[in-house]
Amino acid sequence: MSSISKKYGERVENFSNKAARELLSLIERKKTNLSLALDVTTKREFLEIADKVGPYICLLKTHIDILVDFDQDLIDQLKELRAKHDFLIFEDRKFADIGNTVKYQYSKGIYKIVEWADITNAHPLPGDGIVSGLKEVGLSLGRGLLLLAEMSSKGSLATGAYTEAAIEMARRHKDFVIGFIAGRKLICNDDEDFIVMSPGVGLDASKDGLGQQYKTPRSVIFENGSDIIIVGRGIYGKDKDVATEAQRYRDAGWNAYLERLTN
Ligand code: S5P
Repeated sequence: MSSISKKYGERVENFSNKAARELLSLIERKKTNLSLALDVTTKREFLEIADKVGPYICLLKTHIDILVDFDQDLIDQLKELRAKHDFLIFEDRKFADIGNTVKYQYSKGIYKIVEWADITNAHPLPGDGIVSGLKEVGLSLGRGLLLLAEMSSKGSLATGAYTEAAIEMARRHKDFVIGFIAGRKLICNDDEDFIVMSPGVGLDASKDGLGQQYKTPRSVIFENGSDIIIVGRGIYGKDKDVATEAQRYRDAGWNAYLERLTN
């Protein structure tokens, strides 16, 4: 049976990677396929929203380098929230350099991403070395990697042969590459499974002023067969009650998945 008609929990056995197995089990038990893209720039806002939205998400997606007052205490508090609310952490670092460089960017510097992020992502652009470099530091810690096979922004060059090459790269590193950033399920074979996460999801807007393009949770999960919706400003935009919006997206994403299972 293709993963498209399987429950999240039934797919755990398709993966050897610890982060992938934990994520699929968590989605099944918490009944949410919502990931929050927490793109705010102060520690206070970051922790406040993470605490309010935590109960409704499977994955908290960070851009750790946009925080103006980043410190180690932020990471300590983030880890506490991870345990309190039962979610995993995805640092959306979009690595894009040669293997030797990304290895250091992943494990050293101020952020030491590999120490606290269950999942991170990379552009396949530089070739297989980028995956090998990240894998050298991440795999033994149980981390997982997503490849950016497509992008949600207008005019993205990640299409066609590039997307196909990203799939081939993932297949060569199945122990560490757990899936893709893409707008749709990319592989429908019965005998291979990758987790697809889709950004560019919104219920109220169709675009922003900077090239972002939005689809609905139903279109992404039910029609396109993706696994996880990534939502940012739709949840914490101006005048929004973050917990109410998070529940709205959680319900939309989960109902679209249930609809997919029964069709
Ligand atoms: O193709 C992409 C890939 C990513 S990871 N398009 C995206 O928008 N993203 C990220 O998803 C982006 O960096 C941002 O953190 C989030 C979308 O945020 P929103 O506020 O537009 O929902």
